[in-house]
Amino acid sequence: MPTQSSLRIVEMRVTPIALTDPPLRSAFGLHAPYALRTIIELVADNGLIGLSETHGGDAVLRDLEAARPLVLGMDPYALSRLETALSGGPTAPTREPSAARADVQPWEGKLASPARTFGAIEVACLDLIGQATGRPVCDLLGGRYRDTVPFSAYLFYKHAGIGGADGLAENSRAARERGDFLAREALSAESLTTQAVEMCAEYGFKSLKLKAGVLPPDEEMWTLVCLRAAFGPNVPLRIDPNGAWSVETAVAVGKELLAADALEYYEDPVVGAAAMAEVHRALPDLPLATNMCCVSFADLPENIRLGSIQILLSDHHLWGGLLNSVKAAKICQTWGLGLSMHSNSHVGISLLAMTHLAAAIPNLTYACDTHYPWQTEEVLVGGKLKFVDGSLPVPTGPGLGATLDRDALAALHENYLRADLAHRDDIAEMQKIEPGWRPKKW
Ligand code: GKR
Ligand code: MG
Repeated sequence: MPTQSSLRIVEMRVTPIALTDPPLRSAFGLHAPYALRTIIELVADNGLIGLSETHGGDAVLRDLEAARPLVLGMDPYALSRLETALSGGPTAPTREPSAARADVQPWEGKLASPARTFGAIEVACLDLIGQATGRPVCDLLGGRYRDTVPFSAYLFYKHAGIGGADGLAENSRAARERGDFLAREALSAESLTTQAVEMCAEYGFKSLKLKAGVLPPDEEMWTLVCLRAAFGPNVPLRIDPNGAWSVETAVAVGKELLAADALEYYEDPVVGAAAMAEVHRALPDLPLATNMCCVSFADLPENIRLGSIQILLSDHHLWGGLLNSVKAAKICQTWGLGLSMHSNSHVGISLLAMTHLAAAIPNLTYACDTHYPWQTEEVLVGGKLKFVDGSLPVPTGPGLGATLDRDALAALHENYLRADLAHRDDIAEMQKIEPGWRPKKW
């Protein structure tokens, strides 16, 4: 009988990178000129290299360094053992990042998290296993349920400029050369709608997500009305104020949006499971979605008990990797919750992992979020991944289907050294253009 040859991890490379990021606005402030990410390479004794991408910043790097002794020498199939060691034992509660902390510091790069560290290593291990067995990663997650994965247009109010070395320079040569949605200001309903039209023309997205909590709620509602008028009644719309609204505002806005039949789902209008449940009691017909009040397995019981959410926005970077995300999907199905997918600024390794995951989960029935149109750089051979009609084809080759472009990686690591950022701090960035700025509660 043939025996499977063994596979051992002999080297772990961790490269912090910084991606040029335009001056996008959210309830938390302003995106810095660079978004931080971390690229992980696990080298096996047979020469294969498994890849993964996770959040950036010092805390993430420290967590990965602490895990290094467990990873070196590891069999990439031995994932339960690694997860148990990182999380503090077989019965340790999966406590971090807790919903409470995510409410205060929603940019996940600041959170210390065994689930995130494990997830980052798990994806690279699955890439290794996929390459070693000649199967795509989606086959390791239950098998391909769909061949293409739809994504939605992620719309941001923004300042003029493209980020990076050009920062907010509205008239820099690079910004003028682009001259498109990525470079132009969009701080009104009308300019945001133009952004949406351009982004959809380029990528073919069939649903729209508005990042809100930036302008007064009436203006953000007006933006949805403009989007509806521009795209017609059949394009699903979502709005995500990242908890910037009071329950009262969220209910008042939600009533109008419900009456106008304007929303596919209402994402984190308020902060915390209890407040979300209050909004749900007032608006039982409007599904509430979250990537803030339920960000780990430990948060599920309370959210389910209170009825705080009807749709979970999964995120394998936070939920402990791809296999754990499949488990979370099953829990959603069991409790009648819908499932969609959250994103942060990222490059193609994360996007490929998201695509394999979405391909393998039958009940992931909504188009996934992605920040990808806002990133101009890539670390993969072949450059940026190509969307077809708003969807990505699920790769059919071994593993994730990702090969590192070493020159591109080195250039983005240079960006990281130049950016000199230890973590994401949107409030500090916002204060550079509006001294004293603090997040508002509408
Ligand atoms: O990139 O500004 C952003 C987003 O607001 C991001 O930080 C959130 O995590 O995309 C996210 C969301 O859906 O809340
Ligand atoms: Mg969100």
